Amino acid sequence: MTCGPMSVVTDTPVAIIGAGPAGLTLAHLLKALGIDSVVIERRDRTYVEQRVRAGVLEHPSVELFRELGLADRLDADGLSHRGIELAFEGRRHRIDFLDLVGHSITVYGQQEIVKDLIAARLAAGDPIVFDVDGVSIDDIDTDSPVVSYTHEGDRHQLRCRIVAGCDGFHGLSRDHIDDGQVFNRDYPFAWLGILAQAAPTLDELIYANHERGFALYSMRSPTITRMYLQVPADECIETWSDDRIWSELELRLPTGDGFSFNTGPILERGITAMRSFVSTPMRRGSLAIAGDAAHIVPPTGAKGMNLAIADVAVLAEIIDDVVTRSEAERLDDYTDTCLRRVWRCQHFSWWMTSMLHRFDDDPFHRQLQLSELRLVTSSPAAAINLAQNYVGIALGNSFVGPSP
Ligand code: RFL
Ligand code: PHB
Repeated sequence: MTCGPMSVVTDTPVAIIGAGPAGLTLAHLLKALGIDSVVIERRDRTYVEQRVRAGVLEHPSVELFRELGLADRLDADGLSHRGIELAFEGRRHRIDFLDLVGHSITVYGQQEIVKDLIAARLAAGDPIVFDVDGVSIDDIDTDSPVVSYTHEGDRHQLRCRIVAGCDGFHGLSRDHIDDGQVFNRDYPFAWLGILAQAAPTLDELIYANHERGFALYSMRSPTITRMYLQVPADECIETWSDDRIWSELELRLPTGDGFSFNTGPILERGITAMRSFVSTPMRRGSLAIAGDAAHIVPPTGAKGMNLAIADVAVLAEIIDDVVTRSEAERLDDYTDTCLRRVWRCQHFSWWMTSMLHRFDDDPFHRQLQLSELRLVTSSPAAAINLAQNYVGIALGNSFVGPSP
């Protein structure tokens, strides 16, 4: 028999794979419950901290970071928005969340949250191992699963009670859950997103339904604007010069309605596919998956990061019961509890996407969209529906129905 190189073995209650919003938030929630964990991440710290992604934090997500004492910079630099604007037929219409449901949302870049969570964890002396390779998960169907990985040439093993697969849509954790069911819908378009050195001219987002396609006006700070354009699913970014991007935004945003925006150097650009995806169950044995590893929503409802945070809020409490009180059966509740919120957010994201994008040239569909937009912007009942979904359902207590 030949022996491989020796592994460095570490015992920890929880091994967390992935240092995105899900993995990092889970590590902090567990710490607050007195439970140690080790986070491993495939990428280096700079890459993880600079990946430009989400921008909108729901009210319950902000509250959670405040409760964890992790919101100093978020409270100082986050932009509190009391509503959004919906634009169609050349005009803007406000949906005032604060008036309608008593809460606002906060615009704060995902990479800023990630920076804050990493800094706080490292400052407390808790481990995040960046740049890992060759990750594998074994013994999932036992009470002592093992996560193995290579770091700086050495092989390591984390012997734990629970493995949290927070490794995003392209991670490996989901593949360990066999016998499951996948729900998937691809949309026939994508989003071209830009980050520009240009001061925002409005303190709310504009979601624009235009005959040429959807556009979104957003921001990151008093000097940085973030904007998106609907483009064909197979679009090539090279065909979009700076001039073409700015003039298309000019056409699609309601600039005849007293609104104008600043242009400036484009700092970052990229194309994101649009998909609705749910993989169930979200757990097998001692492995639970959370966030994008388990589900994807199209970004129109600004739900992805918030759902990742909601999953791990559920998971942290269950892990506490399993690790601290030996109540292993609590893991059985994980999938159903999470999926209630997941499907509510799936529906909301699909609905926003359907209402705002150009799907085809079917005039019937277009009239339905316009009718829906007129309803949402004139009926308080319809506006409240949008507002309560957008600002977010309270964690653990919601109109998604009672937990099973
Ligand atoms: P992430 O952020 O993808 O993190 C997963 C981490 O796991 C690492 N990883 C591994 N680590 C170790 N071993 C392996 N084998 C690994 N494989 C992968 C990865 O390197 C990564 O660091 O998933 P998480 O934590 O579930 O968070 C999900 C969110 O990132 C995502 O849902 C949001 O970005 C979605 N999203 C939005 N969400 C919102 O709530 N509000 C928004 O306004 C919003 N806008 C957006 C978005 C996503 C976008 N893109 C680019 C997809 C706008 C865009 C354009
Ligand atoms: C963003 O600012 O990146 C953003 C805002 C709202 C969305 C999606 C993305 O629905």
